[in-house]
Amino acid sequence: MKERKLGFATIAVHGKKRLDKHETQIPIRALSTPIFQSSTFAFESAEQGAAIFAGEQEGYYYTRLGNPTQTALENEMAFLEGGEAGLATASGMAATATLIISLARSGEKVVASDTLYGGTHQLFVNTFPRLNIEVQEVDASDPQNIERAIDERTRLVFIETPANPTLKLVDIEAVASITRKQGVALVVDNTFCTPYYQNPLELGADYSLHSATKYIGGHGDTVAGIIVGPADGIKQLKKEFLRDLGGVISPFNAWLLLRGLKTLPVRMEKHSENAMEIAQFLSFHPKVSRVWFPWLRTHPQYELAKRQMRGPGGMIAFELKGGREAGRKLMNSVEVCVLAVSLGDVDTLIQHPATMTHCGYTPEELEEVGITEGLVRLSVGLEDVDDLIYDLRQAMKRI
Ligand code: LCS
Repeated sequence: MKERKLGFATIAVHGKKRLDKHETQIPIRALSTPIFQSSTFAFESAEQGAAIFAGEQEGYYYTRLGNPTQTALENEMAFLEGGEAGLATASGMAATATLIISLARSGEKVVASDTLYGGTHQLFVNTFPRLNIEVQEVDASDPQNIERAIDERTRLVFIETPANPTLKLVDIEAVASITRKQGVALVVDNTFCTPYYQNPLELGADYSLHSATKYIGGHGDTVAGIIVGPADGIKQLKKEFLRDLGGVISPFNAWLLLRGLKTLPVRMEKHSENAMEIAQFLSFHPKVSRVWFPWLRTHPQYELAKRQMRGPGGMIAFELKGGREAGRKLMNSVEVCVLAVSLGDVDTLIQHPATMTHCGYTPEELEEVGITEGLVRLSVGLEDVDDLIYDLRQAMKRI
């Protein structure tokens, strides 16, 4: 448009670069992946646009269906999980819901472990039945219970290990040998371990998913999810279900997770080291009746933990002898630990599963899965461990 002097508003909207198609692009070799904060992408020609829409040509065209910052994250997570492809979503719940809806249809069934993040349980018992997808939750610490629950309507098995909040484990390899034999998919929620400590796909699972809100992001500033699995399954998920359900990650959040991944190993090591010391402190505390932490010999599945995981992570559950009242006082007395839900952050977070994250379980269900009134969950952060122990000790004195 050299022949015409464009107006201020036109230049303000389009910028000089876009309008001058001959301008030479200076190669940029940014160390940090750029945030492609763009909802849409210009086609080179009408023909190219049509070819991309027809699926005959690869290319970015609309961020709900793909964005370079998302792709960078998806590729990196797929690599770290040992999977073929990845898909980033707006939240961990979007990852779970989108994946299951893509695998199971109305009239079909999901078999799941019985101890799950409260939101996942609510999705299973409230929302999926409305779509005529039945979910049967079983005690998956014995894989035989999963085998017994699988019938001809079952399309997938969903397990969370370690489970939120009680750190109950499921033997991924044993369950994978059952799902393979039965021809159903195995999905593992790997949020608590991250790929640094556990790789479900290498143990035979078909999909691994995460609430990336937690350790992957790591700083308590992002809500996001990730699914890793076979290339064809992820492609279908992306082309059909994410397109239709729309739970896509934003480029900025994808970038925050890419940044989080850079420090994941050092954070996980420190979370584990701090948590190990705190778990030992709690084990010997006279006001604590029980501690659940995979790296303690008292954990009922200690052998499995050592076989299946390369480290414990920072999650601890413990039961106070004084029950709910003691828990209430403890949580109101901490000064360094923060009374908040979520987990996997640099800050140590403390919360009460029965009345907070797992309030969607009925009292009977809570009892069945061992989420008692006196159970407190601690997500151990990266503070000086002596300060955390000092804080817990002073808070314990007030109960
Ligand atoms: N899976 C696990 C194991 C989780 O702990 C959570 C959230 C989700 C999936 C869902 O992910 P989101 O959509 O929140 O990213 N867990 C939470 C918790 O324990 N407290 O607050 C959220």
